Amino acid sequence: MAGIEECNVVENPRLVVRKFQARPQHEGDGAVVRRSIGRLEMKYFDPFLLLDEFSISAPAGFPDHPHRGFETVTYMLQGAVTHEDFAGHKGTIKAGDLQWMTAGRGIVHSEMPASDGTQRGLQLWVNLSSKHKMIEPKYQELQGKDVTKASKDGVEVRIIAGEALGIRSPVYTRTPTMYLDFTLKPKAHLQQPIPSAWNSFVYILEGEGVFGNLKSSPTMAHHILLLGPGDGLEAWNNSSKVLRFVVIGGKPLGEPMVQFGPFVMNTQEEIDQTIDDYQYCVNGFEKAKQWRSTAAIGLDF
Ligand code: FJE
Ligand code: FE
Repeated sequence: MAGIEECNVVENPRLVVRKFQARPQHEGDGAVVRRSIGRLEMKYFDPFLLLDEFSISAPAGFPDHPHRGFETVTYMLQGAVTHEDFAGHKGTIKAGDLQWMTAGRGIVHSEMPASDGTQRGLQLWVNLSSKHKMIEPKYQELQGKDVTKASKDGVEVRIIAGEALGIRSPVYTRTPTMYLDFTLKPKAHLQQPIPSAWNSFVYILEGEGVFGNLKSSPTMAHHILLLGPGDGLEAWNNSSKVLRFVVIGGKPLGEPMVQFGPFVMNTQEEIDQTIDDYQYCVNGFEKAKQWRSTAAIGLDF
């Protein structure tokens, strides 16, 4: 008995075209990351450069390092991370909190554990188009209590960016991006529209779920699923435990991309220029001259 509320919001569900397990690897200074996008087999999923599910316990972390040409999105799952940049901007990102940092022409900062125990989170790198790579840096920060939330029929969603269940996040995405954190109770089913021209993927945080096609086999935590063409995602929790995953999508830039660690530009010449700018503390890196984070002072590295 299909009621009028039974309308399908997704007509052409996207199917899973690639599936990877993100195994733990070492990064930064003693940190452990499960990298899905950004590893050799999947260097770039336009506009996404990297997705790390990171785990750090003091004294491990990500001490003073630069960024140019893209955005970093840090979303905490457990514990807290203290960040501090060369312009004096600092703070603590706690579980549930979000930091959307547009590095633009240049940021130098540290990202270190803020408390005892294990700090867990996701860090996503979103590329910027050539006309935005050299903009002034900008932060958008939201506490967990202020992250937009919605729920319906056993589906709960935290809307980091974009829209779900008719509700929009206030976060501005210079590269059009959606970022949704879903929790599905047992038996729950989800239909989530995703603009057809966008690249999109699912990363599973907890439990196991069926994605794309009800007949496909379930996928477990720490796997990434790249989605093929279509106008949205269908997902089912056919297990007896909660299922938590993020859905991330973005409009491809369609530009050449050259990456050298934390510098992402369009050409090798621009990368060479960036290495010079950073070395000589010019063109956005002025404040890097003699700056060290308080986290680094006394460590003497
Ligand atoms: C890094 C350049 C970097 N994954 N997950 C080179 F920018 C980084 C880096 C991070 C990072 C930071 C956080 Cl808080 C979470 C991350 C990479 O800072 F590790 C290398 N090797
Ligand atoms: Fe960083």
